[in-house]
Amino acid sequence: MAELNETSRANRLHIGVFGRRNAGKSSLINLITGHDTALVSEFAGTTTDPVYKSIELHGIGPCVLIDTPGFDDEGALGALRVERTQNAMDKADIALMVISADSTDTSIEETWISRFKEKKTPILGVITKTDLADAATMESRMRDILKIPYIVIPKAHEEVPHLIRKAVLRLIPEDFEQRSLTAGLVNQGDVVLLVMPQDIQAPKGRLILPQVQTIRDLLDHKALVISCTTDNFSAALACLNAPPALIITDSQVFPFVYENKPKESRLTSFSVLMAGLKGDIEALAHGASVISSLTDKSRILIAEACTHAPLTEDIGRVKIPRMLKKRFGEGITIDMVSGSDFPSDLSSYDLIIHCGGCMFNRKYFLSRQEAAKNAGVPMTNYGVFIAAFNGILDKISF
Ligand SMILES: Nc1nc2c(ncn2[C@@H]2O[C@H](COP(=O)(O)OP(=O)(O)O)[C@@H](O)[C@H]2O)c(=O)[nH]1
Ligand SMILES: [Mg+2]
Repeated sequence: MAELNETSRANRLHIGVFGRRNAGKSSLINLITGHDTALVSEFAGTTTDPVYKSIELHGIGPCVLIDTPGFDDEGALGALRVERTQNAMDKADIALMVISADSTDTSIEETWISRFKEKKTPILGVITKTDLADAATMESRMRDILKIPYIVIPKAHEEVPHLIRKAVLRLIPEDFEQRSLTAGLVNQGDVVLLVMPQDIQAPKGRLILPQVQTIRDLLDHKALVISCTTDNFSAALACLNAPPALIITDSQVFPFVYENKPKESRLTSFSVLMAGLKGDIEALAHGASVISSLTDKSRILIAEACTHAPLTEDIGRVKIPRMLKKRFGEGITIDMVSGSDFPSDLSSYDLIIHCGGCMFNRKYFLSRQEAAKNAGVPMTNYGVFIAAFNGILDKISF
């Protein structure tokens, strides 16, 4: 799981900049940020990997601009770039579709626009290079053929940031940033007990991101937060004059906490809350129902957002595989991917078990759930899996 200092990027509005090579994507990013963030070059295909740049946009707040290599690249390396661009597409909350005014063919753009529309990603057309051709022709194409809102890059470049901000503001999805980790689970004044084993996986001297975010969210809801390590669970309960309204535990000690908690206290885990923030928790809970039909012939994909070096007793690499092998047999096939790696063909899997996704933005996590659904493969997450595996999923609040 991520440490706080690794990223606070996951909750920002992700604005992806897409278009053909040389359309002026990197130049546009430089105009927005006001400096040479992106590499601009007359050689097509200069941007080889998506570049993520965290910025503050006045009136919008913290954003991530994603500069992409272009979706029309050729050759072997080109195919890889197109794949990375696809990956950026899965993350973008808003897509800027950059098209040069002198472009006469927009067929590739049309394909991409229809993909964005399928994903319900709002699109803004951006017409560049108006010194090379009159913008009017492309403007009518935007209106009548591509059917997307658009802006034309003005000659006065200093106006670009304001123009982009104004247009982006209108496109921000309504529910963006409206979600909260614990809303619906706590009321003002509730006592919430957090069980946070600071085991070998915990970063030295710090708390992991889901714990920090949960504490902040609970404080915002005016809850009274107390926390303990697993060995102090009983001592923490004993010092309270009533059972806590809610207990939030590390998923790894779900069974212990469930067996030892007061029955009045509702129970959930950091990973379950995170999955509710980042994804469709109902679908993840439904995905876990396949566990009962797994066998030693089953094929499981474990996907982890972090790319941290594996530690002993790592949940994704060690603990969950051990649980699966113990119950279903050594023959069960378990593949592991991390970071942005995610198989494009999921069809051979019987179940995908994903981490809570604290490093991913919601759009990206939902894109993965959508990919699993389209392949007909159930998907769940670490916390929900551990609860379901121990037969207590119906006792968990989310
Ligand atoms: N004439 C003209 N050239 C531009 C304009 N914007 C960018 N370029 C040039 O087009 C080339 C490609 O730009 P770049 O931003 O790297 O495109 P990208 O591949 O989409 O990122 C570079 O040589 C830029 O200097 C413009 O408005 N007018
Ligand atoms: Mg570029």
